[in-house]
Amino acid sequence: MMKLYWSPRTRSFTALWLLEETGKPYERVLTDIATGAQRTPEYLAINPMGKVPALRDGDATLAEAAAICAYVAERYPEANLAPPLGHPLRAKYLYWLFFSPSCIEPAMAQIATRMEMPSVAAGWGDSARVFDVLDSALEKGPWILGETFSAADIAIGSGLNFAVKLFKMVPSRPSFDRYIAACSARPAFQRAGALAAG
Ligand SMILES: N[C@@H](CCC(=O)N[C@@H](CS)C(=O)NCC(=O)O)C(=O)O
Repeated sequence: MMKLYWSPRTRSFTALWLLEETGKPYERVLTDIATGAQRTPEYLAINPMGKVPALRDGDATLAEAAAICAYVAERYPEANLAPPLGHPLRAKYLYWLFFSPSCIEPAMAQIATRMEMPSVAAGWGDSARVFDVLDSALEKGPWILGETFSAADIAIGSGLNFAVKLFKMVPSRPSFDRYIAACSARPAFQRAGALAAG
C-alpha cells in the first residue's frame, strides 16, 4: 500500500486529492511541519528537501506534488488520471502538469513577494502572462484538457484554489471561478479537504 507523508493545511492537499481520486487504499503518515517532523533524518531520507508531501511505494520514494501526480497516474492507469502513452492528449497533459510547478508556483511567489525579474529571463515570464494563458486555456472547460479530467487538473486546481479562493492572491476571473467550482464539486476533492484540515 502506498504511504503518503503529509501535514495539515499544506500542499499535501494535492496528493490527498490525487490518492482519493484513485479509490485505492493508502496509508497517511502524519509529518506535522509545525513540530519539525519534516527535518528528522528519517524523513530527510525520503525527501532531502524536508518538504511535504512525499510518497513511498514499496522501495520507491518521491516528493514534489506534480511528480507524485505523474507517478500515481502511471501506477494506477485504471484510475484514468492520465491520457495513455501515444494518446493525442498526452502532450497537453504533460504540458499542464509541468506548467503548475514551473509557471503557476513562481508566478504566485512573484505576486506574494513583488519580486522584479526580467520576463525574458524568468522561466515563467511574468505573473500576468501565466494567469492570462491559464485563463484562455480554461475558458472552454470543464477541465484543462477539455472533457477529460486528469492529474493535471489536480495539480492546477489545487494551486488555483489556493491562490484565488483561499488566499485571494490572484484576482478571480470567470474561468477560474467556474474551474475551482468544478474541482470543489468532486467528492475526492471534498474528502481530501476534510483530511487536509487535520
Ligand atoms: N515544491 C514542493 C513544495 C512543497 C512545500 O513547499 N511544502 C511546504 C508546506 S506547503 C513544506 O513542507 N514546508 C515545510 C518546510 O519547509 O519546513 C511541492 O510542490 O511539493
